[in-house]
Amino acid sequence: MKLNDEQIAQFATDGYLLLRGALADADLDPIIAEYQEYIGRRAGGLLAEGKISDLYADEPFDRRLVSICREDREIYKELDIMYFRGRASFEFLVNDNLLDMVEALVGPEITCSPIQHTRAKLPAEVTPEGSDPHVAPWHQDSGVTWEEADPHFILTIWLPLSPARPENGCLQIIPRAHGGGMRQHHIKQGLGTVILDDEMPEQEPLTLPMDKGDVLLMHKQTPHRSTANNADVVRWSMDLRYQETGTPTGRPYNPDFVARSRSNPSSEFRDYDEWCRQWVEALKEIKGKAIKGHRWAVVK
Ligand SMILES: O=C(O)CCC(=O)C(=O)O
Ligand SMILES: [Fe+2]
Repeated sequence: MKLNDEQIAQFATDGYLLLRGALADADLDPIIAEYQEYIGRRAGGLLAEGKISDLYADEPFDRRLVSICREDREIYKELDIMYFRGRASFEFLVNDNLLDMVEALVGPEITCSPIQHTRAKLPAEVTPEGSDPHVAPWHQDSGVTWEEADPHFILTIWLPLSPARPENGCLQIIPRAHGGGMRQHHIKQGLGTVILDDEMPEQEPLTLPMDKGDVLLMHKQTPHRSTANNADVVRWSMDLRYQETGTPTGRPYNPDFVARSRSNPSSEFRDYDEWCRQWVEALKEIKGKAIKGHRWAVVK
């Protein structure tokens, strides 16, 4: 989907743009299908090992994982994009409908940042004790990179694969708060990277219920959060980041790639096997190394 001038201006003013029905089932269903296939296969293994009592095969995409994880949570940590590494997920990173939206805000030379997630946010009562990485406290995405990325524009794209509602932990944002630069963040045990209350703008948050096909485009300095999932369905979503090729992603230890290049189309990266290889290598390289993705002090 291409953006018009009004939408581009709205993004500049508000720090976000919510596009309803911007993606079709044909764009998203291959991703859902590969997750369904994987979860089905893993459920078969868990059943054979006696770790779960049923395959829950008749349950829909946003329920089945809840039922499985109530009995055994092993699968939960395998689903994020860099661990799962699905072909359809990779192909979606360079989906033309998606990149047309990106191009309107990032320009014609687009790099796909490795700060990217597929989140199967489970009901709070099913997730591991302590913290759930998919419950994000107030932060700006500029707060989760190294300083080297600070001067550069990075676009966040957030999209649900199943209904996202206040009850299952949809996003909340602070509109028109992206002009003031980076706010002070802290690292809070069990919570992650957070802007504390006294650093937050005094403004009512906007809650954003979204459906499959809707797309949220967000400036990296727009404060946002998501709350716990208090429903009995999974909140399936993806969040991706794109920026101008040649600018640092702020995660030099993770693989980025050229998603689109109008000046040099042959530089566009389309090698799925190589993408997998680079993630495997990067994850191996940083394992046990305690690399900090942020520059913030820890508070109690
Ligand atoms: O998906 C969520 O709950 C949080 C996502 C987030 O902070 C982001 O996409 O930048
Ligand atoms: Fe975020």
